[in-house]
Amino acid sequence: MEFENLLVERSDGVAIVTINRPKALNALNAGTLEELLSAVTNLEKDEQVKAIILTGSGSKAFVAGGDISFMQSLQPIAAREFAHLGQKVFGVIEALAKPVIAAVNGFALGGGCELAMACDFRLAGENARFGQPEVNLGVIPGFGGSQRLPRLVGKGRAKELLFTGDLIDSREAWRIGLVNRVVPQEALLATAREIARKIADKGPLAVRLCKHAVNNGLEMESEKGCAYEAELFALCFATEDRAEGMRAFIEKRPATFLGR
Ligand code: CO8
Repeated sequence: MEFENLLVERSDGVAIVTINRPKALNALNAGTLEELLSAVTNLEKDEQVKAIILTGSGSKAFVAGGDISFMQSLQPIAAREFAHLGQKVFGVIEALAKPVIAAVNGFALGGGCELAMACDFRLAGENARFGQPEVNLGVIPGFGGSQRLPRLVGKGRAKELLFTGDLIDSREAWRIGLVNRVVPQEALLATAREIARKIADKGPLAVRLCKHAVNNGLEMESEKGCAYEAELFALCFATEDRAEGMRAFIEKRPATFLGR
């Protein structure tokens, strides 16, 4: 996969997608969003890839937001289209049949924070900074931030970040539940890879169904979510991976999952 603004590498079941516009601190323009969509949909189809890591190039930024130079001249109709494009791409990432881990290596602002929030979970380097500073520009988040942030950290904390535009460091992001772990900057990718590798060894169908159960179940009332979980649980029993997983346990050996 060759892209202008992305790097994609694959090894040992794990793909790393790097947003690569370091001169603009990896800001997202329409072209980069289209490339991201193409990259993740290709990786979803690639049977060798079991987990995806998303990060930014350089040591300064994950993604410093939507590209302000690109947005500056947008009229309302084009702005809505841009918001819809970002929301579509982030929706695809959120619903992707494979886990996506954000390795936040620096600024994750505006659209960058929104991108990280569309991933399944986030790891942060010590120098990462998060924020939704759109109000400083006279706008609001357009790539789902007003919806995903309160779902992740609660309404009050989200509103404070959204209304003030304040940036928070990685420790504070960890404290409020925006990131799962803070690791030394130099260990960030290795840690993300280690977690992705661990997931890659599990039954891919089970991981996929876990993701469905959490993502879709959380949109339902608890009782319906549990009923949905039971259906997905039953579905696992139609897979070879389930038979292999349980057989391997009984035979006291590691399971070899084939994803079927
Ligand atoms: N867009 C375009 N270029 C950017 C962006 C950006 N978001 N962020 C940084 N850059 C560029 C700078 O213009 C600069 O370029 P140049 O060297 O050509 O002047 C280069 O990256 C380096 O940036 P700085 O010199 O500013 O670096 P500093 O270390 O001084 O500051 C900051 C780093 C704090 C990250 C600073 O660059 C900054 O505040 N950036 C903007 C952050 C921001 O406001 N992000 C939110 C943007 S709005 C948004 O994301 C909404 C998305 C959804 C919209 C959908 C509806 C249409």
